[in-house]
Amino acid sequence: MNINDIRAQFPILDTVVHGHRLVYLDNAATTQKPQSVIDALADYYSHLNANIHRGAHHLAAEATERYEAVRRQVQHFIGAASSDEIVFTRGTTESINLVASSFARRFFKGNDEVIVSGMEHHSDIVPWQLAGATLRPIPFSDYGVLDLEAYRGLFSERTRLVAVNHVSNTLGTVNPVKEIIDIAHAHGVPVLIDGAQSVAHLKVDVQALGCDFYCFSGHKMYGPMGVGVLYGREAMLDELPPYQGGGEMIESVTFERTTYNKLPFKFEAGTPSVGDVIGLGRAIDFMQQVGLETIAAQEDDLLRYATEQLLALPDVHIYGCAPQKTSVLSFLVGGAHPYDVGTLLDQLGVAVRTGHHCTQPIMDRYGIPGTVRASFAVYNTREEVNLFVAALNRVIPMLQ
Ligand code: C6P
Repeated sequence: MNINDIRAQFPILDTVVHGHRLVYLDNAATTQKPQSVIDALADYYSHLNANIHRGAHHLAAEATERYEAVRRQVQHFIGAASSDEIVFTRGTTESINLVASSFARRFFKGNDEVIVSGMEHHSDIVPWQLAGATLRPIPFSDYGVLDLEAYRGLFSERTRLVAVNHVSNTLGTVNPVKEIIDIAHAHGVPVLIDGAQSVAHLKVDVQALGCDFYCFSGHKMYGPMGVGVLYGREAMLDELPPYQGGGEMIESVTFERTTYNKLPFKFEAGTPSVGDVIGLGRAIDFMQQVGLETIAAQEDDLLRYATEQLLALPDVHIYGCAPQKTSVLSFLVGGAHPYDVGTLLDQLGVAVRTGHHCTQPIMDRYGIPGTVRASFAVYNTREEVNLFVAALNRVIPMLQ
C-alpha cells in the first residue's frame, strides 16, 4: 500500500484549517480514523445495536459474537495466551486505575511502594497515589534515557509493583521494558506496562515481554475513543478483586452475598462500549493490512527527517534524544512559550500539541513550562514535515 492509498482512507486529512490544508501532527494525543473504522461505527448503530451477553434475540447474539471476536483479535494482536486475559476498558487511564485499585486491595500491606519511571504520564502516577502508595521514580538522563543502575537500587521489601511506560509520550523514548521486567521479576515484583504510546508503533508480544499487565487505548491506534484494553496475566487477574460492581461481573447476587463471574467478565461491569470495541477490531485490521513494519519504517523516517530539519533551525532545542526513540518530537523555540508557538503554527494549518503533555515531572526535571510536540502517524509525509518546518520558519521571527 503506498502512502497516497493510506491517506485516501482518512477523510479528515482533507480538512482546511485557517485557509491551509491540515497538517495533523498531534497523533500522540489521538490518531485520526480510517473510513473502515468510521463505517464500522455507523454500521453497528444502523444494523447491530443491542446489549450483549444478555438477550435471547438475534441482534443481541450477533453483537455479542462480534464483541467477543474482537477480544480474540486483540489477544492475537498482542500475543496473549488466552482471550480471558483481555479486559475491555474505556482506555489506558481506566486500565491503570482498575489495576491500582484492585491490586492495592489485594496486595498492599501498609507502607507500600510502587516504582515508576521519572517520565510517566499522570495516568500512571496518580492512580498509585490514590491507592496509597509511595512512588519511587527511576531517574533519567538529559537525553531521556532511564538510569537502570538507579532502578536496581530502588527495590526494597516495601516494593509492591513496577509501573513504567513502553514509550514516553513526551520524549519519545522507547524504554527497555524487557530488561525492566526481568529485573523486577528477579525481586519477585510484578510489572505493569503503560502501552498507550507503543501499540500503534511497535510489535508488542506480552508473553515474550513477560509483563503482568499491559494497558493501551483504542483512540491512539486508529480506533475509536471510549475503548481501551487491559491485558493481565490470567493467574494475576484471578487474584485481583473486581474493580466495579454491577451487571455482568457477577455469578450470583443475594442481599447477603455476591459471587463473581469468571474472567474476563469479572472486570467488565455494566454495558460496555460495544460499537467502539467493534471499531477497535477494524483499527487492528487496518494496522495489519498496512503492516506494522511499514508503519514503523514510515514513522522512523519522518522522525529522523524532521529532527534533522529542526536541528538546522536557530534557537530550537529538542527534548528527548534517546537512541531508541519513536514518533515524538518535543522542542522549544528560544524563550518562547510553547503555547504561543502552537497557536501560530495552527494559524498556518499545522496541528501540534503544546504544554506539559500530562507529564509535569518531566517538565520539572528540565525546568521548563512545557514543550511543543509534533508526533507522527503512518499517514504523515515528508511533504508535511516540509510544511511544518516552513511554518516554523515563518513563526520564529514573530516570536522575537
Ligand atoms: N497521552 C498525549 O497527548 P488515555 O487518555 O486514557 O487514552 O491515555 C492516557 C495516557 C497514558 N499513558 C501515556 C503514555 C499516554 O500518552 C496517555 C495519553 C495523550 O500524550 C493525552 S495526555
